[in-house]
Amino acid sequence: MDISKFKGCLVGTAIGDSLGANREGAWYISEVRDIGPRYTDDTAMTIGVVESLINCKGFNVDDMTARFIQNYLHEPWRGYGPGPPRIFNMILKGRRRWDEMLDRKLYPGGSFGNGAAMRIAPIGLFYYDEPEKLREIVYKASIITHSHELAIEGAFLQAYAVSLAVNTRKSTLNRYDFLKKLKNITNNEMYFRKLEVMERLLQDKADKIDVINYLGNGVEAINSVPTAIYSFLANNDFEESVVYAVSLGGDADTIGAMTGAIAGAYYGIESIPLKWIEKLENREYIEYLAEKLWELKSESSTK
Ligand code: RVK
Ligand code: MG
Ligand code: MG
Repeated sequence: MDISKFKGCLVGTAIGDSLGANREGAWYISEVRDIGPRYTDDTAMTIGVVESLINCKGFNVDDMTARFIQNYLHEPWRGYGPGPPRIFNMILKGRRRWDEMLDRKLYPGGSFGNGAAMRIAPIGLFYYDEPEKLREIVYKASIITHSHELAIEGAFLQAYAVSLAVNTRKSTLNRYDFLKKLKNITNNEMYFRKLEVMERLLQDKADKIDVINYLGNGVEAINSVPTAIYSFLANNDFEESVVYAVSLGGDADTIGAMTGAIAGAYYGIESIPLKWIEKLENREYIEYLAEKLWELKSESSTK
């Protein structure tokens, strides 16, 4: 297990997010190659997930919830989706708990937004060698704010894609194999169908309009997780993957962040352009967290 992949994944998340930050909501296709000065809630919540894993030496849902709330109160201006802050306030004011599926008070059947998937990468890293455990932990980490099946399955597929990327040695990626593994593990028909469409889009070297039409670029997990996985698979290095993801517009910071997580976990930190790393907000802390997570994983693997 390679420390460069852990760093690449977390730094990659923050860079994809910062690259897409100014394009969130854009409805036209256009390339950006300069990252913005700030990352958004996607990275802020990803940081919360890593901090909690490190602090508890593994997953602890009470600690993770507390950290989400603490980080939100510290930086409420990061651009959170409408649901999570309201859930945090419900917990703060009403002494309610994460396991009440509070998102169901806001959305019928719970939130199917991509807010669980956008923050899940560190869990894909930490449980990269335990797919069954990965599913269970993703479920618990998601329902704090997202309990709709499509949000949870999206988070799981994103985490699983990160774990596959960690497990795949650079230059040995077989794109159709990667898709096959995702198809084999999902138990949701809608995601399965999108994964099948992705195979065809890859074969046809589809243009971006078709990618947006078939996979989506929206804030819903089903319309952004497959797009992020596709952005990774349809390109040949880190830079092109995230530039491609963000160019699709829509929920650009989040699709950028999720693509950056997978691409960073596959290509490693040294493949991320220095011009971006140097400009990244809070870069030292993000790298420090990646190192600590890697150390913790190495210790627990050798026990
Ligand atoms: C601002 C109908 C539903 C729904 C349901 C829609 C940040 C709503 C990040 C809602 C990400 C949106 C993003 C987001 C992450 C969800 N019925 N509509 N059952 N469930 N929606 O509030 O954390 O950017 O339109 O849970 O998933 O960069 O507004 O937030 O782009 O999905 O927010 O769902 O958002 P939320 P989130
Ligand atoms: Mg955001
Ligand atoms: Mg977003």
